[in-house]
Formats: sequence, C-alpha cells, structure tokens
Amino acid sequence: PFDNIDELKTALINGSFADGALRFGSFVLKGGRVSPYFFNAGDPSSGRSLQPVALAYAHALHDLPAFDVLFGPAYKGIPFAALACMALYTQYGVSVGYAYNRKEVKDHGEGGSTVGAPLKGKKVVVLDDVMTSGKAVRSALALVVREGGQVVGVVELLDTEEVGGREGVKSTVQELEEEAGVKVRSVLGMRDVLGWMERRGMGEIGLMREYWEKYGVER
Ligand code: OMP
Repeated sequence: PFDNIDELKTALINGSFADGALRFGSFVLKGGRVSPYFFNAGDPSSGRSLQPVALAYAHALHDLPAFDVLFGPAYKGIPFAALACMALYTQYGVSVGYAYNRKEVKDHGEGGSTVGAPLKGKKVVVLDDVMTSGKAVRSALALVVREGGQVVGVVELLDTEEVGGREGVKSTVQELEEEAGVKVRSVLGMRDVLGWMERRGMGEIGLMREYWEKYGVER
C-alpha cells in the first residue's frame, strides 16, 4: 500500500498522533532536558497505526549494511523488532533472525536473559524507539556485546535530532556512530514531526521551535 517513503512517514505520524503518541506539556527527559513534547512509542496500538511503523522500520533497515539478527530491547523494542523483522521479509525478501532480552533473568526452563536467535558471533542491528541523548540505546549496545554479538547498526523510530551530551555541537547520532563504529538510521526525525505540525497549523509549534533552537542539531 505504501510505495513512497514520504507517504509512509505521514501515515506513521497520522496514526501515532491519532493514538495519542505525541503529547504536549512539560516533560523531564531521560537525559535531563525539559521538553515541551513527548513521543510515546508505546501508543501506536492498532493494526492501522502499527502497519506504517513496521513498514517504515523495514525501509530503514534495508538501508543498513547486511546483518544477521535484529535485536529489540525490552519492553518497547520487543514487538517492534518482531513486526520489523517480518516486514523486512515480506517487503524486501530479506530474512534475518529476531531476538530480545528479558528484564529479569530466567533461571528455569530454557533459562537465560535473551530470547530468540542467538547473538554470539552474529552481526546485530539494535532496534530502538526514541533517541535523545543515546543513554537507552548505549545500554542495549552493551547488552548485545555482553552476549557476544557485534553491533553493526542501530535503527530508531524517532531521532529527536538533538545535540549529544558531550562537549561541542555533535548530534547524538554522530557521537554514537563515532564511538561505537555503527551506522544509525531513523525512520522519523524531529524535522519530519515539525513539518507535519506546521502543515496542520498546530499552535504548539511555537514552543517546539523554541526548544529546538536550544537543542536541535544544525544540518
Ligand atoms: P535517551 O536515553 O536520552 O536517548 O532517551 C531515549 C529514551 O527516552 C527512550 O527510550 C524513551 O524511554 C524516552 N523518551 C521517549 O520515549 N520519548 C521522547 O519524546 C523523549 C524521550 C526522552 O526521555 O528523551
């Protein structure tokens, strides 16, 4: 149904917005900044809104170097990685493994802290939801390394396109690509969301722009 990435992104934002994923107010972010918006990737919660999420992840994954396993960190990464793994196959004919972690180690039955395709010795792409300072994704990368995997890429649903926490004006994406030697791709950037809000004439755009002036990365 989607043969054009811009249409896919619009469908994704429309669907997520309809399900309440984009909220306005005052939010303390994981990295400590106080933001006038919050995108909750757990909210796209219908078949209609999840379909563009899955297809758009597959589109971004297809742009990464070849890999063996798609890893979705608990909790939100788990369903997204499953959906994206299937969409990558149905849309592009590329079949990769699928794996995720448990938050608590299981000491009975099959045991272990990861489920699905083994990571050891494999080229792994980490799928994540939202990235701002990179804290969340860095802990997922460390987990894959502990399991013996080699991370070759990261895919995000939304890159807030903010400057990283280190000195200078590098974006979190640049910081990560340099320090971990991985490619980072995102389905949506903050610029896509801002453009979409502008087209709809949404009043909250003023506060968003103000925040963006402070922390957004220049291109
Ligand atoms: P960093 O760890 O700073 O990169 O922030 C990413 C995490 O923050 C995500 O895994 C979310 O838990 C959360 N987050 C959102 O979900 N949506 C947002 O709009 C912003 C954040 C955030 O805290 O930066």
